Amino acid sequence: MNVQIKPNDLAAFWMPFTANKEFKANPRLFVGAKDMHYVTNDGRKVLDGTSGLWCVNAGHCRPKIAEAIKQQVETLDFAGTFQMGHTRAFEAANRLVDLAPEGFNNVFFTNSGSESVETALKMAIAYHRAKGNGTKVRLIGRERGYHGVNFGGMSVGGIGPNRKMFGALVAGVDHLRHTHDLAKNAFTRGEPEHGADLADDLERLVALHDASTIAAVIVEPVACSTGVLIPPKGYLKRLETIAKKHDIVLIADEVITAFGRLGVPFGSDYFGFSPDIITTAKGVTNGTIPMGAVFVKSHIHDAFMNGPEWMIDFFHGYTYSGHPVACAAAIGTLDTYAEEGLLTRAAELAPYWEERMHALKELPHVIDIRNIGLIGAIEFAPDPERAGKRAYERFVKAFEAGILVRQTGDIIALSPPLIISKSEIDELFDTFTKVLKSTN
Ligand code: PXG
Repeated sequence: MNVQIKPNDLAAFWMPFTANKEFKANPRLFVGAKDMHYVTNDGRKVLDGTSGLWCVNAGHCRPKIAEAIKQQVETLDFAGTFQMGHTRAFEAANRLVDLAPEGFNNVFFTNSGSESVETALKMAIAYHRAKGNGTKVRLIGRERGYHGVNFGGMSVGGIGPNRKMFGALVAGVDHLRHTHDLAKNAFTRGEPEHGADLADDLERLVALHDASTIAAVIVEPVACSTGVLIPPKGYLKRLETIAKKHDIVLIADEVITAFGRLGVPFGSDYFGFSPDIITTAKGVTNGTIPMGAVFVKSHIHDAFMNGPEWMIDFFHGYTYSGHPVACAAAIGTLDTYAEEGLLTRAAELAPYWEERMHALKELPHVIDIRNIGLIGAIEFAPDPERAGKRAYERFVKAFEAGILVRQTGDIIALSPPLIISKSEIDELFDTFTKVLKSTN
């Protein structure tokens, strides 16, 4: 037994999606957080420009949420939800359904975005089977999409490095082309003008595979992890129309866009399209306790309810589906969002945010700036011999200068907590401008 655990020894934790060797040589560590700020182990305050990892929408260590968690863990720490129940899970589900777009009357609980995606993909295939369409099994994703790291989500995902280490992936998957087109859409404010026709790629895949073999198509309304690809005007609605025409389940992966990021509760509300399933996680508990929620329209849910009364209807679920503490955190989170008007706050801030984003245009190496709601991305011309390094250096320098931004490839993404003030937006951009000016 290793009893000599040294608090400052960084070796044991194999960190996810991290350059472990580099990090452990030059660690960046937090020990606290409050509202808009993190506190580092050397006592510096860092302005959170990323809501943690796109999850802390109401800001850090919010009292209502902390209290709800504390009370719950002291009252009912765990109860399962397989053939048993506890009241918090039903309460949380009802609260979530009340917030969801029209037609979503059921929620299935998971513990992460990745699990929400697996759940949705399995639901789509099983739905068709329940309707007597057992040949509809193929899954369609999109290039540059991110749907988490489990096998289904990785397979429908479209980010090369996330896939290449992991063998042949799930069979029967194909991809739409992505919508990123800098030649036509660079420096667009909000939704790009060009590219709605890329939704017709679904027709191309239907022609190739036949609709009778396709179960579902999954897309992020805004593809954030790959560097914030905003859907061209009309694209999502067009995708919906084609999916409906061919009886293909449309899954909107709203792990990031749900819970106010775009100034309305859900991304589907923002873009005026109506998927069949919506996957969420992150903001559902403000990042405090791991949780995901899959929202389902009635026609999907009801198709599972045709068996004998005593028979399990969906052979799927997690030990911690609807965990009491996660449910309490979700309820505390929804209360905080409601009391502070946070699910619509991004709409008020978006014009100011947009101005400050696009003022970075003339800075060195910037080849695109995009924004929507309280999301922004700055794309840099890649250094030909060091792909990704340019943005990585700017991320490290920004951290040293007191702001947290997020790097992916040669793109920096921003997504601050929805409680950010205008003066904090100024601080974020003033600091980032200095970083960009002082970095080669
Ligand atoms: N779908 C989408 C759309 C996501 O953005 C997942 C699924 C997976 O969620 P989990 O909870 O399993 O990680 C995500 C997660 C980043 C970043 O910096 C994005 C995510 C996670 C970590 C970092 O872009 N998105």
